[in-house]
This record gives sequence, C-alpha cells and structure tokens, in this order.
Amino acid sequence: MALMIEKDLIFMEHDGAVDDLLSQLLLMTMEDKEIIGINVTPADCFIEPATESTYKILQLFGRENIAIGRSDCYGINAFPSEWRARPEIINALPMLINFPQPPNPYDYKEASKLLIDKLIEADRKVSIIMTGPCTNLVKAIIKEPRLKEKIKKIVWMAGAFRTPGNVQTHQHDGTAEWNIYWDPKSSRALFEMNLPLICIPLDVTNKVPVTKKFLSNLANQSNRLSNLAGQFWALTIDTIPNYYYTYFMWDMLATSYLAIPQEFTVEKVKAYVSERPPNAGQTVIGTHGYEITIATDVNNNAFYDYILGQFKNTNLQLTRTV
Ligand code: AGV
Ligand code: CA
Repeated sequence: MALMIEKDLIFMEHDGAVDDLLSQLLLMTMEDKEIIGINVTPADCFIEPATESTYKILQLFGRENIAIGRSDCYGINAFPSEWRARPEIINALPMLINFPQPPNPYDYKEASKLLIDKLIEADRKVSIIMTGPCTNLVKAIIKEPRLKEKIKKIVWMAGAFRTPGNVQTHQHDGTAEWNIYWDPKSSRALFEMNLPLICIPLDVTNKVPVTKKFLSNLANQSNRLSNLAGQFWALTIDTIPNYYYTYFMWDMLATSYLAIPQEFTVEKVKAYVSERPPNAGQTVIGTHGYEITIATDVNNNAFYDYILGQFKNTNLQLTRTV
C-alpha cells in the first residue's frame, strides 16, 4: 500500500470580521491541512450572521461536514458595532445568497466544548489558528488541562510589541491590539500557560496592507474564488471610523504562517499582558514575562504571491443546485 501523507490537523478560532472569513477561505484552499473544527466568537461580529457566513463558506467547498462551534462569550471591551455587522452583507453576496438554509446557530456546540471534544478525539497533535480573541481556548484549557498535550502550536494574530496598538478609545493610551484588548484577562492567562504560542502581531501585519494594487491583481485573475475574495475586501474600503483605507492583512498573514513559515522572521521573547487601564491589553516585553514567539518580519512579495496563487488555483464547483 502506498504511504499516506498525514495531513496537519487544524482547528480555527475566528471572530467573523471580513478578514477572518477571508482567512477561512484561504485555509480551505490548503490541501495539506485538515480542518477539524471552527469556532466563531462574537467579538468583531454578531454571532448569528457570522456563523451563517462560516457555514456558507463550508458550503462553497462542499465541506458542511466540518463542525462549527458557537462562542457565548462576551468581551470585557466590546468591538464597535459598525465593524461587527459585515457578515450580513457577505451572506447577501450573489455567490452565497442562494445556498440552502444554514443550521440554527443555537444547535451548534458551545465553542469551548467543541474545542475540547475535537482535540481530545484527535489521534495526533493539532495546530490552532486563532484570528480573534483567545477566550474559548483559555476556557477550554482550564476545564480540560489534558488539552495542553494535544496542542502542536497556537498561531495567534495578536499583540503590538514594539509598535503602537490599534485600539483608540476612552481610558486608553493606544498601546493595545484589539484581539488582546477584547479580553485582556484571558490573554494574560494564555501567555502564562507555557504553550507553544506564536503571535503574529501588528509589528509585522503593519508591513502587509491591503493595497489597491493587490486588489487589482486579484481581480485580474478572474476565477470565481478570486472574484469572491475581491468582493469581501471591497467591503472593508469604508472601514469606520477612518474613512481612508487602513485595512491590513492581519488574519491573512497569521493564517499564511501555517503554510509558509519559512517566509517569516521570528524571535523568542519574554512578555506579559497588562490587564488594567490606561494600557489594558498591551503586550509588554520584559524579563518578568513568559516565553513566547513573535513574528517580526515577513517576505512581503512571497506572502502576496502565496495568497494570489491559492485563490487562483482553487476551483470551486461551477454551480450548486439549490
Ligand atoms: O486587530 C486586528 C484584528 C484582526 O483579527 N481585528 C481585525 C482583524 O480581524 C480588529 C480590528 C482592528 N482594526 C479594525 C478591526 C478595523 N478597522 N475594522 C475591523 N476590525
Ligand atoms: Ca479577527
């Protein structure tokens, strides 16, 4: 019998923003990865439309068998509502609107339970890609400490180590990144858990903006998946409250790390998360911190080429009967 190459097992934790959904699309194009579950947290989204988008993306690939988990967590610091409503538009896009009715999200497993069940039943270690807050993961590990032995690595779009943060609000000095700031307490706990954690922070995502040039190259590819991805990105152009174009490849860069780690420069540091104002959610490098790995640089061209190539070379079924 021919030797079967074992696929990498991946569990995704996302929070329903446009680039989370783009990251799910990208992950689904990776042929050597097997997605064993996807949790959705109502952080940068509202849960009902975001679980619907997540399911529609599975339908697009005929992969409705992948389990979705519903997080019932609420962050200490909520995202602005204007950002959270985007999946409503995504669900109405021509390529997605006519799919069969998705399941009721309240019939999905609660997120920390899905994570525990999927990791415990896995026959080998699992990589976790996290493109939203870490609340479900921390909750799951506290409930079931055996999870630690099943985690190969955690790749997390999170933090701002040697660069300003992206939270601009009252009672805050601007040092925090949103995925950490949503739940600084859980983020702090995760840093302290001594897990193989790799943060893809603003320090490196700042180097990969979503440019008009990139969107133009994507549009020129003309295949269905590239067109759909381009429509997703078009929804980010008016990002409130900055009516100029400031969208980055935050979650896309973190997700790409699963496939092209060789294109990243990483560094081991000791760091901790601040829990209190004025810098709640700041990721601070210091000797009394905990050892984690952070990405500090990426080969930009290799990254943009990688995602263009994945979207270009993945064929979706031409039509789906509804
Ligand atoms: O801080 C980056 C995280 C990423 O996981 N999110 C967006 C990505 O999904 C929060 C965020 C920061 N600025 C934003 C964000 C903006 N202008 N619009 C929506 N979300
Ligand atoms: Ca996100």
